[in-house]
Amino acid sequence: SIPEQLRDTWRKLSAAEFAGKEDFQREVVRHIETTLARSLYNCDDGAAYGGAALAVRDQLVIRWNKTQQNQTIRDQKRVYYLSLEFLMGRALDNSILNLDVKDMARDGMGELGFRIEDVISQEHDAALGNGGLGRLAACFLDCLATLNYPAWGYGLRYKYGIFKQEIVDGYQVETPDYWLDFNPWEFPRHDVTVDIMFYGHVNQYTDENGKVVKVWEGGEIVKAVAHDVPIPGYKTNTVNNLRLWASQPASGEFDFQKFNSGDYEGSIRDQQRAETISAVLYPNDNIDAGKELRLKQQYFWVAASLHDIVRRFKKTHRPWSEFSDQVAIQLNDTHPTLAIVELQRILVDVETLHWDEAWDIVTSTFGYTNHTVLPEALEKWPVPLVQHLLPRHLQIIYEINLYFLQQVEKKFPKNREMLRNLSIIEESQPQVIRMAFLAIIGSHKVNGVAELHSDLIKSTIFKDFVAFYGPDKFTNVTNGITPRRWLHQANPKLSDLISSKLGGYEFLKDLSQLENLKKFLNDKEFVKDWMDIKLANKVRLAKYIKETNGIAVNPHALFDIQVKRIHEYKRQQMNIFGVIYRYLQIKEMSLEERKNLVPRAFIFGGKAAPGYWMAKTIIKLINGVGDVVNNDKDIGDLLKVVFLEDYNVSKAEMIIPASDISEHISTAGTEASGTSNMKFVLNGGLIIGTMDGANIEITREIGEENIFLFGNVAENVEDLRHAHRFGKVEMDPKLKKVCDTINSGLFGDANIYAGLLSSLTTGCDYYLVSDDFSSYLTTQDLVDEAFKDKDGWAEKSISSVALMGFFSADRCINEYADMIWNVEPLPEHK
Ligand code: H53
Repeated sequence: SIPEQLRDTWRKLSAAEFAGKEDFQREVVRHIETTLARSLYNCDDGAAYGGAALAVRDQLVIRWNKTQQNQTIRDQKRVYYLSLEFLMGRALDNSILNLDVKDMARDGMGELGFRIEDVISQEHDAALGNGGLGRLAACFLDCLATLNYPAWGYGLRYKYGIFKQEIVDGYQVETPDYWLDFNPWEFPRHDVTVDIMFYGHVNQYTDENGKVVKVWEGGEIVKAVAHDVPIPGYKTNTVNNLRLWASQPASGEFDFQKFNSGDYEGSIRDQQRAETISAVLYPNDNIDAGKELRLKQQYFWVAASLHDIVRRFKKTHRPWSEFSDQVAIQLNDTHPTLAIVELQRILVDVETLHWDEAWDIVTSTFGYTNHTVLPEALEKWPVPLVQHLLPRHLQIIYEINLYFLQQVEKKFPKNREMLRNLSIIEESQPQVIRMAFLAIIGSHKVNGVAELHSDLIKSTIFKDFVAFYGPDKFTNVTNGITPRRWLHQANPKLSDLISSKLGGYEFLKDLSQLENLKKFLNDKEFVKDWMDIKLANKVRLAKYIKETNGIAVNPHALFDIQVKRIHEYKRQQMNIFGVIYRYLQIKEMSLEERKNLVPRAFIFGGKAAPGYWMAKTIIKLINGVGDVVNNDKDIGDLLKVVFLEDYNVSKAEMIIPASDISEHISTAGTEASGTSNMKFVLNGGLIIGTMDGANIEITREIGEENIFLFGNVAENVEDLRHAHRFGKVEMDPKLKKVCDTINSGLFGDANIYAGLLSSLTTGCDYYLVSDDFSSYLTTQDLVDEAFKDKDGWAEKSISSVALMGFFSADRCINEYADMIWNVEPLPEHK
């Protein structure tokens, strides 16, 4: 640090915040001319983006430094959010909005010759996530900063984010997403590194006090290098930190000995091996592929993060007993569960605490969020793999399990079934470690992400844990979304209209204020403005569709959107089957009958995991149907089917505000929460959905009259599946008609779709498409009827938005802070 007597000089010269537009422009030009070495003669939109991003970034950094200093000085309890995924999307627009300098940036760039929208759209999405889980983490970071909580995110700095999706001949084709060509939002900290060990063996020594000490040694070392990303809050000086770890070889760039002896390839092999760890995001959402490299990623990331957290704690010279007064760690799903084992290892093996004392610290530090009940998504690592990769950790897991099962035995004496049900180790061939069980045992609170989901985990997958711990260890925090990105940024016109009625943008920090919109339900001008904005957003999307897909969509048609990961449980297949049925019906209608129809555009988007064959077949079918329907002159505007390529966060920001209706139609009990349902309703779209996940609470908040619900409820799902297994279900005749049409080859070779169709019959229709199909179609007819009543539709739209306050992720973060983390916001620095 700088000596006291020199600090005044230093302070006089410190980087300053913008006083106005000219300051901003000066910095943009300076960065373009110096940092980027361009000039006014060769500055394109890309360079303008670079200049603007660097100028805005400087403003973030000033506040970021002060925030971190302030947090260190105040020394309050901090939250650490461990997530393998942070689906951030673009940062420039978000930073400008959170700093509240949008007008200045628009005018400033305008005078320099650039449209701010064009500049913003130059940015490559930061796509370090798959879907809902990763985007939730990104929303939470925004809220933590906005609410001034001292909080850090910890993740991996993947060189390749989620793949880019192209549609070729109707099929998904994946290409790599190299996003780091120009990324001004990260700061590599080559001085902040951690050595991480893999493999090796455990040795046992007796120390001078006669105590047996276990030492893990002799393994392979990889270096973790910190890359920090500033996370600004909305209209606050707080800028929190997201720390992403990149893997590098532990010693130097490559092996010089090998290089000098002529083994050029061998010399870089180790480097590449090390770098592979953080090279690529696994592209699975809600599917556990169980690959060794994935386990390496998990350990690499949690070990580096914990080392960092412990190092920060040790600087305060507090006793270990105060660790959990200073540190709360939230596990986003089971992916970071090894953190529990790693902290126990650090405390026992390195810091030489007694097992029980260490274990108390561990369990009072961690909280675990469960995001799924799908069996294929629950992580289970084979014991032999863990033994090989992390031998000491396996011993610790066994020990945790042993002590835990002793407690179980005490509570349920001689109950072998209970022991088997609760054991971390599943007695399969080979044995596997049930990561969710380890996460529960090592945490003080476990939460689900919507009421139904939190109830379901208690009554199904974690039932026996409730019997053992009692119900209090389990709680619910219903998911939310940040209104800054999902209203203000995605739909600026609607945000402006709302602010004009509510007297400013305060609602963006207190979303319950939206309730005051109800007063304007009869204000004709307001209602017109509201619907005009919806139309403008639809026109924008229609234009995009024309440009990218070449399909002309009438902006006055009912826009029916389903954008999310492609998964059988989310039932895009049911949607497209419904489209086929609608098509067949229209074909049978007279011209007179057709006059009564509401034109509809079905818009799909979403990625399939590269190895998920059935999901890929669904994409192919959607495109196959689109080819037929969109080129059928006899159908015209009445029906269009669009598949939007490469759905991602920035596209979501354009698509979501353009919906009239969106589809959230998962089999009841399968979608833990869903968060896009909230985004659509907040943007004035209505939804058609099942009684699943957060749809249920959305209904409670906005009222049954404002949502189109259909289908079986979760309680019936088991019985229905049972009936299918015993061949007791006749296929719905309408669905049968759809299947026959697909089989006729109308949408391309029927063989392509054989597996998809047989999943409904020989596959026992696990996702209950045939059970819900008829009520789905009936409800879609109700949607058409409702859409004809323009005033009624507008009323539903506005009153729904008015009642969406509950779904602000600010509410979630306050609930986590209160119920789980026990942390307080920090007064914002000056
Ligand atoms: O997490 C979202 C939920 C959604 C759920 C999703 C999710 C993933 O995206 C990936 C893995 C996983 O276990 C869960 O499917 O329902 O809204 C955020 O909680």
